[in-house]
Amino acid sequence: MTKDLLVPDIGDFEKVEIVEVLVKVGDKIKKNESLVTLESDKSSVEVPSTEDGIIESVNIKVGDKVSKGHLLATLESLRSTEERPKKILEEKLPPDTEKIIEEAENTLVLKKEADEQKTIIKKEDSDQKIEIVKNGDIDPIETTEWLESLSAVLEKDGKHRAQFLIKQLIEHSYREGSDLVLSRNTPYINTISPEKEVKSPGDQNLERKIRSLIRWNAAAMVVRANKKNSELGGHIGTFASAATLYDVGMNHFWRAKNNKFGGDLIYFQGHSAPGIYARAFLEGRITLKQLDGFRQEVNPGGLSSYPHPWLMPKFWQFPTVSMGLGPIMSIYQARFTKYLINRELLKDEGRKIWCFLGDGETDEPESLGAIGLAAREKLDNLIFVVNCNLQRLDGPVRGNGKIIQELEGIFRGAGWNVIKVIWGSYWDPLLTKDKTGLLIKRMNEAVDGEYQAFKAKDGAFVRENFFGKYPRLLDLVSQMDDKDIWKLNRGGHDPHKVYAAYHSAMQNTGTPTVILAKTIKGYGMGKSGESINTTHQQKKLDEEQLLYYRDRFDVPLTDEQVKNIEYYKPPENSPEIKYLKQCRLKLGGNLPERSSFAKPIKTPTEDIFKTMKESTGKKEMSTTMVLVRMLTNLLRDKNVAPRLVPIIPDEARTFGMEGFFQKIGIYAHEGQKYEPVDSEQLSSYREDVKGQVLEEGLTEAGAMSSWIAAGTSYSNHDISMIPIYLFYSMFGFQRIGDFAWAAGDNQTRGFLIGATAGRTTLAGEGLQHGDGHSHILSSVIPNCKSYDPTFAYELATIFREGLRRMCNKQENIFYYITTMNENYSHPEMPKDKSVEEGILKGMYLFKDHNKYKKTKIQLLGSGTILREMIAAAQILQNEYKIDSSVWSVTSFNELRKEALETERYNLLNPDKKPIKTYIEKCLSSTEGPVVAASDYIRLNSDQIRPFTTKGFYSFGTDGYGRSDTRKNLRKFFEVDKEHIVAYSLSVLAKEQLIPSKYAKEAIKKYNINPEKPIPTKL
Ligand SMILES: Cc1ncc(C[n+]2csc(CCOP(=O)(O)OP(=O)(O)O)c2C)c(N)n1
Ligand SMILES: [Mg+2]
Repeated sequence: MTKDLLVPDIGDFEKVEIVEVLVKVGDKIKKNESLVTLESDKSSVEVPSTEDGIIESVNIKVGDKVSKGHLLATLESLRSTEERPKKILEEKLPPDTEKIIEEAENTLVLKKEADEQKTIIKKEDSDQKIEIVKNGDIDPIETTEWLESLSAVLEKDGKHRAQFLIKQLIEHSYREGSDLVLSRNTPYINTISPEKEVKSPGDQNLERKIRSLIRWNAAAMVVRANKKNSELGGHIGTFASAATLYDVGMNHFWRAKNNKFGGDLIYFQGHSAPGIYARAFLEGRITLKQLDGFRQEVNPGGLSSYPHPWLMPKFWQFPTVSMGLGPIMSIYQARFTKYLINRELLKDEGRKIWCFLGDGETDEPESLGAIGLAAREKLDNLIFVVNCNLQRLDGPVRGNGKIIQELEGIFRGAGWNVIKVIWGSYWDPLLTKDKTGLLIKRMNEAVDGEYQAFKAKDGAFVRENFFGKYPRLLDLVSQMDDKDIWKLNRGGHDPHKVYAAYHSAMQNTGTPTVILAKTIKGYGMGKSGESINTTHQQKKLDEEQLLYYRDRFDVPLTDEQVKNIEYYKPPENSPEIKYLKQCRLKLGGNLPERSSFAKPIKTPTEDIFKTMKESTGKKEMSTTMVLVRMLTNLLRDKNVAPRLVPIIPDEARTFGMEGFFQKIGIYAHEGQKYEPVDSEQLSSYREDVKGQVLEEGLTEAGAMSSWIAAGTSYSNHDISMIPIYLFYSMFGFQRIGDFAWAAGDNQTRGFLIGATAGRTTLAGEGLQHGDGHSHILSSVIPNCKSYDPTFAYELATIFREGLRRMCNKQENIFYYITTMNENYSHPEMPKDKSVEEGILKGMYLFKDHNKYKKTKIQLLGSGTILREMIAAAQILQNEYKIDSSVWSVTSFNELRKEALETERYNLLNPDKKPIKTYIEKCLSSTEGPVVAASDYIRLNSDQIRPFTTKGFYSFGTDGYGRSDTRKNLRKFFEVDKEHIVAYSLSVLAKEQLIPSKYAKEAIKKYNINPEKPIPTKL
């Protein structure tokens, strides 16, 4: 059967040009394969076939303008007859049927769970129930009746039924007019009750010994470094509080990467690095010499202050020390892992992402800013562990409140599974014994400032100030001496409680989990630093303090050895080392460890970029659009296509990328549960579980975290991906500078695209949008290469080289490329071989004017301002008989980097013949001074000023941006062709090459007001 293939609904566009015809008569084509590419002045989009079949006729050609309904081609349909009834059946299924089936299935699950509960829940001893004290309860008998009813339901029908009834009650009360907010908090006790705790299979004695040695060696390492030089040092208090949290994970839960398993990913809290090194020392992965090189990294073999993959590339996986970055990066890591799994690029092995953070760290907006996404995306592969030692650097995190309760409310509200690990096992008998509910009441009442003080003092203080508030509580502990009271431990220091919490977190499905573990900052440091406000920076321990520390943890060192601050490592065949190694062996190897077994991606052939290197003739387009066209072409390269990860924070339409929605889909872990409002259109909003685009919504921090996750996938998942994150250039480095720095540290590979870039190209948007400095910000990141291309062939050359270096050669660099939204025509790539080299090195001769051979000037232009230079050169020649060389500078940053390196080499080798910098190679044999300008602040072009002996004058867009037309903006910032002409004449006059009157006349002619203040003051 012959079928017509028509132009579908393409939105508001009419008469759109066909720029590519991708099929010919006789081609066998599958449904959804592309027929043609259409291009409006804003975006390009491919039109897919609606059927499988063989092309019978092609009814259009390149250059034709088409609208909705236009016949593109006809095809002989190959749709099999068997398929049809099935499709009809699918379509006929009433939309609600599926929902009804799902609900019925859910009911079955609930019923099944309830049944299971019936068998699990034991009959509780009735006298174990908590009695409510009268305080605040106007009718305790009624309360008891309600509670008893609930207990009966729990016992008979299980927790789901109980929860259902509670939900009904709440909803009912709202319907009846109650608008009181019901608490998102549970009481200040452990989430997992003692009888529900899964017991650790570990040897607690040995584990305690090992932990003590790790504690000791970590502290010794810091103190020794500080003793060597007080500039060195580190932190003891953070790890001291977190040791158990790490040890339980290391001994029982965290599986390493090996040839059978991808490995869990652990984001260690930055300041706990000493403890991680100390464990690696016992494991034999770090030598004593290396421990002594803590924070002395200049010579090889030293250890980084904090987790820095750049400095320890075989050890650390995630840079976390800048507070807040670790948590959000781990969320997007967990999301990206699911993305890879859903796209069938990665096996689902049940790997987990664990992120450790400080309670103070949760103040950072980045820490909690994406927890909603984690719940929404059902990231049950993610486990946060918040080490709630109640302190940050200066003092308590919430002296007047309770950080654990606050975080519980926030995380529960966001939809997380919250596990509180507040009290250690020593409290269990007390909680059981207390039949009044008074102990929990007191626990709820005390604020963190008090809890901190309790642990800075002693047992007598706790008796008096905690239990002493209520005589009945004093009675409760009357049999305990002060030492016993002091022993009442916190959950985060109790390996049993921590094990139970981790175990429960591992079983949880459907939501991310946060473990809120209460600990003591500087645990074990005694008077020198336990739970006191100065704990964080404590890096010195005197002899007495060290002896105390040794005794507290029973470290088998003599007094003399303690005085010498010796490390302690038991022999290889000792039970401790054997146990430690065995645990890791069982869990598949060592952690942390960074490696990559990713295969390189073949660089796409030149053909993919061919059209970018041809002239666009009269057709005008922006470099943003060129980029989108190039990405569309890349999606046809079988090696590159599946690896591209376009990341867009709600700006796809701004950049003309909406064509990607249909073509590769937007990633959505639940697919698309609704029919999009624009479903009839070609660029309809298509969400898909296998979608390739990461549409992040409005979060630059989130988008950047996705970009980092994808750009380090070569190491964390052993598969190279090519993330391309497009943003308004102003909302790039300025907004997410610290992430970009961490990305460099993390050896991220990928493209950052500062779209609609420049201070004068994004004409109407004004001060907050007009970017004049992103290239300066990007220039400070050592492994970031930034480019500001003007023409399509420049962009194509840079992009292909980026793919070659990052994906094929696997270099640890990333690219920042600015693209504009100004439409203009693009010339053909010059044939001269040196052009490609020049584009990549940062400059090449674009045009040489040599007509008059008298006076010459060198015009260096970058990005959109190159076009003003080209026009200015023409005016200088035509109206002033001045010759010029016009240089396209694709990267002042790259030029400077090369020049710095060359200059340094020359200075360090004074006896050798100096090597010329690339800038000199370009300019030294030319005539005349240099005028350089870009759409960025003068500092951009000033970067190369020291590397030429010529007179050098830079122009740029210093000052606050504002909204107006491009023409007016360029005039305002003095980078339009008229200013370039006038300034060039002035420069030539200053250099005594022409009389000053020409400059003066030009200033007048172009209405330039010499009295106008510099734009930085306006
Ligand atoms: C972005 C950022 N700001 C400031 C710091 C300095 N700093 C390091 S640790 C710290 C306090 C951390 O407290 P918390 O998160 O509670 O960690 P703890 O050491 O108590 O486990 C601060 C302010 C930092 N590392 N990163
Ligand atoms: Mg803290």
